[in-house]
Amino acid sequence: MISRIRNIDLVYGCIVPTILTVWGHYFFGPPASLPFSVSHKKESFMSALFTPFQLQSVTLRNRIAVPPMCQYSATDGLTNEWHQAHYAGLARGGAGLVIVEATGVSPEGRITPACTGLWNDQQVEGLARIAANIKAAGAVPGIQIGHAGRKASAQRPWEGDDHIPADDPRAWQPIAPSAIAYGGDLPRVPKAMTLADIARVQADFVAAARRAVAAGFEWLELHFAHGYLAQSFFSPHSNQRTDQYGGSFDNRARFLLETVEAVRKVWPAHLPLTARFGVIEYDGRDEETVAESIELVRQMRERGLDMVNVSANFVIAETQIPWATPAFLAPVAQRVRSEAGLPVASSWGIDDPKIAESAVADGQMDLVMIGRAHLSNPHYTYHLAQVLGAQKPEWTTLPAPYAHWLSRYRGAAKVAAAQ
Ligand code: FNR
Ligand code: 536
Repeated sequence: MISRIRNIDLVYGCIVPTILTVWGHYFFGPPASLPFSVSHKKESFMSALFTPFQLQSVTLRNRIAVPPMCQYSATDGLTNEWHQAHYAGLARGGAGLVIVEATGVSPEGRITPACTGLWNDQQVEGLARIAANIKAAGAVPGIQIGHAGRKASAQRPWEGDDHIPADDPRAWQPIAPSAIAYGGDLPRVPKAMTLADIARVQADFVAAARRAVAAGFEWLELHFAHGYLAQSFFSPHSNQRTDQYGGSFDNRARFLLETVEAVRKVWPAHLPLTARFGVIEYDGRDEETVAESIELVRQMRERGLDMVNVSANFVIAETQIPWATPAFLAPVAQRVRSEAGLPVASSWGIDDPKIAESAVADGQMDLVMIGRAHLSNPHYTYHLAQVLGAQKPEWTTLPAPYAHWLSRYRGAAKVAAAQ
């Protein structure tokens, strides 16, 4: 029975998508040469989003990725049936890449007690099943590993999103480059890391990367964004160290560069190593921050980083983030792409087919990361394929047990596309 299930999974999940990926490439051609105009007739329009993307030896079936999104549903860092269903469902919706949520490299590196972890071998088994299910659905399985730094030891968002009171048995002591609190709802003053703490956390990143390989992930994203530990080393707002890890650009960059270099040694050379990195704080000194960030991305590239997922810093609470502007980071991503000279992914407010298409067709980014729209509709990638007039949208995005019926009865598919 088990082997029969596996064979079915293989046909629906691997062989069919592989054939379709090859077809897709044949029909669509490379995006750089494509004219983009949504007024094209559906038959003649060639979508940049639905062209394959290759990085190292890995090929994504399209340019759409589901970014890491914490589920706050684990126990002791272990995944469970929620995670299995969640990630399999997302992958079956058609994205080229599905990245598993921010996964702690150590217990103290989790954002909340309910975050996933990769600090012990028991945690590999559940994640291996998740990676296999993502792959069986035709997507590439990725995982983000990180350390939450001074933002660690928090409650789940729907339980307050604030620091757990220090005297609560579920709480732990957050660590950071300097003993400076984030503030607001995260008021705990972290312990300033010793040099031994820094070396230990870097070793934890390396050990987690090894376990990610063992679990079968084919895409690794280091969490260097959103005010968590790595981002807080680079930002002068949160790093006021006076040793070799603070002060000058080179010193603030050191933790990140050493971590990339150490992880690259254990993460296979043929698989993509990426980092999600906040390049802009929206704090009024953005030109300086973006220029410094681009220089750091260049240096990470020299140490073996294959791609950067451009995001925002979120190191301080008092910022002017243009939340209401759709795809507000896209122009910043484009600048990083052209100035740092490596492929770029990005996200934030890319939940409209035209915007998603033009982000790739206009060269702002190589991959679009679409988060909340996939929570709303796990088949959102199929929706994009329909709206953008991709050839055989069902068969290029959905598993055969769905694609067959939706492609046969076009009326139903059209209703879905119009929604
Ligand atoms: C996130 N985001 C996020 N980012 C990250 O780097 N690691 C993570 O684990 C998480 N977790 C997370 C959970 C939830 C529930 C949400 C909604 C978001 C940010 C996410 O990856 C994405 O960048 C944002 O949601 C913006 O993209 P959209 O949703 O506008 O497409
Ligand atoms: C997005 N988030 C990012 C998370 C987890 C929670 C939400 C992460 O990177 N692990 C976000 C960050 C800051 C402000 C709003 C939204």
